Amino acid sequence: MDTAALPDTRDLAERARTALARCGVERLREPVGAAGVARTPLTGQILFPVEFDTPASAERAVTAARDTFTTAWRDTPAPVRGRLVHRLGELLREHKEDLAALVTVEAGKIHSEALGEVQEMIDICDFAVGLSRQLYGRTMPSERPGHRLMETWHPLGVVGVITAFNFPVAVWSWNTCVALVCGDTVVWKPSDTTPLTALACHGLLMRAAADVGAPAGVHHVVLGGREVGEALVEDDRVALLSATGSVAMGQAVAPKVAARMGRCLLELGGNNAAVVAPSADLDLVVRGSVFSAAGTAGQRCTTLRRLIVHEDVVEEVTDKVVDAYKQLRDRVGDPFDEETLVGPLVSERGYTAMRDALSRAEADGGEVLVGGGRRLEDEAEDAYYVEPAVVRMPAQSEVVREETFAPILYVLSYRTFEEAVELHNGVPQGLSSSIFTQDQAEAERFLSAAGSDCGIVNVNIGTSGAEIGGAFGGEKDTGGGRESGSDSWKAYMRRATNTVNYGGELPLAQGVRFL
Ligand code: UN1
Repeated sequence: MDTAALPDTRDLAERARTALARCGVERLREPVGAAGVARTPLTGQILFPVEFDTPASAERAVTAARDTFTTAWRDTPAPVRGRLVHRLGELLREHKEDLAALVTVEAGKIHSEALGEVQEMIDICDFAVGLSRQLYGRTMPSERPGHRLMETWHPLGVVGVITAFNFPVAVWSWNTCVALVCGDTVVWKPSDTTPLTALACHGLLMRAAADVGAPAGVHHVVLGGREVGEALVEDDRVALLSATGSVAMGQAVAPKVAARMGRCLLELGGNNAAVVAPSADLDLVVRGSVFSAAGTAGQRCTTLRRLIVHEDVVEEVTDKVVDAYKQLRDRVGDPFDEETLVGPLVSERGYTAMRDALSRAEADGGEVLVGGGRRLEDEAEDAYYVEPAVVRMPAQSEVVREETFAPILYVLSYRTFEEAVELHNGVPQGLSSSIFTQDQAEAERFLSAAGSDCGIVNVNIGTSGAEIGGAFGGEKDTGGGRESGSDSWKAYMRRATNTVNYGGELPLAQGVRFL
C-alpha cells in the first residue's frame, strides 16, 4: 500500500462540518469566551475554532440538569424514558456514517473500527430500551406477620460523564443511555481532543428528545479541559461521576468525590495480557493478538500489551506474530483508506511515550523485533503515525508493568501455569485478560478465583472488543467501576428498602419488646 497521500486538512474540516450539520449541529458555537479548537490527528492540524465552556457555564449546565431531573425526568415512567433512547437508536442507525466519519477525523480510528464504535452505541440503545422495563427490585420474605419487605430502585440525580479521546462516542452512550432510562439527567464532559463527536451526539439526542417530547434539559455537553471537569467533580449536585481516563485522573477525582460523599464510577487504565499455553491454537493466538495489540493503534484501554507465552511455543508464536506485524507495517496511514489497519496516534504525547517506553525496554534487556518507527513524517510533521512494535522481554520490568498508550506488545515466556498467572497478575492494573488454550481444566483455572484478577477474563479470544451485554470494567488501579451491560445499571440508581405493615399489629423485628 502506498501511504504517501494523507487527506488535506481543509477537506477534513469540510467533511466534519457536513457530518455535524447532518447530525443537527447547524451553527458551530463561535468562540466568544473560552476559545478552544478542534484538531485532527490525521494531519495534526487545527480544523476550526470551537467555543469551550468555563467552570461557570459547567455549573449552569448542572443547575439545568438538576432542574430537569426534579421537575420532569425522575417522575417520567421508565418505559416512557425508554422511548427517548429508542429514538436515539434510530437516529444513530441513520447517521452511522456521519458519526463514524467524525470519529475518524477526531480520534484517527480506521473506518471499520469507527463504524464498530457507533454500532456499540446502537447496541447499548437496544439494551437500555429493554432495561427500561426491567429495573427490577426484589421482594424478600419478612420475618414479621402481616409485613412485606421489598426494595425499589429510584433515579439518582445528575450524572457527570467524563470520557476519553479513544472511545469518544461509545463510552458516552454506555453511560448516557443507561442513565437516561434510569431517570437520571446527564452532563457530559468529553475529552478536549474530541469536541466535535460530542456536539454531534448531543445534536442527535436533542433531535430525539424533540421527536418524542422529552425535555431538552436531560442532557448537556460541556466542552473544555481539566478545569471544566473539575467543576463536575466538585459539584455536590452531581450524584454520580462516571469517569474514563488515566489512573492519575482517577486518583485525583476519586478522593474529591468521596469527600463530598458522591459516587464514583471509574474506568481507568489497563495493562492487559494474554497467556498462551502449549496446547493453544496458534492461528487464533496470532489473529486475536494482532487485532487486540495493534487495533486502534494500541489506544484502547483493553489493548493487549503483554503476551505471556509457554516456553515450548514462544519461538513459534513470536515468529508468527512478528510476521503478521511486518504486514501491518505497510498498512499504517490514512484511516479513511479502506486498506489501512493502523491510523495515527492521537497526539505527540502518545508518540513520545512510545519512544520512551521502547528505549527503557531496551535498557532492561528487551529486543525490539519489529516496528517502533515513525511514518509519514514528511507528509505531516505534526501527525504521529507509528509502526506497531513487538518487543521480546527477558523479564517483566517496570516499563512492562506500566500502561503506555501506544502499540507496543511485550512478549514474555513462562514455564509453569502458576508462573504465568503470577506474571499475569503482577501489574497494578486489572482490566482485561485472556488465555489461549485447548486444555479445559487450564482454562477453568484461569477463570477461577485463583486465576486472572481482572474484570474481564476471556478464553481463546483477545483482550479487546468486548460486547456491550456484559459489565465492562476492572479491578485494582483500573478503578473497580462497571459500565454498560449486565446489572451495571444499579450504579445509576439508588435503592430503597421498604417494609410495609398491613397486619394492624406492631411486632418488632428480632423479637424485641418495647411498650
Ligand atoms: C475503552 O478502551 O475505553 O472492549 C473502551 C473494547 C471496546 C471498549 C473499549 N468495546 O475494546
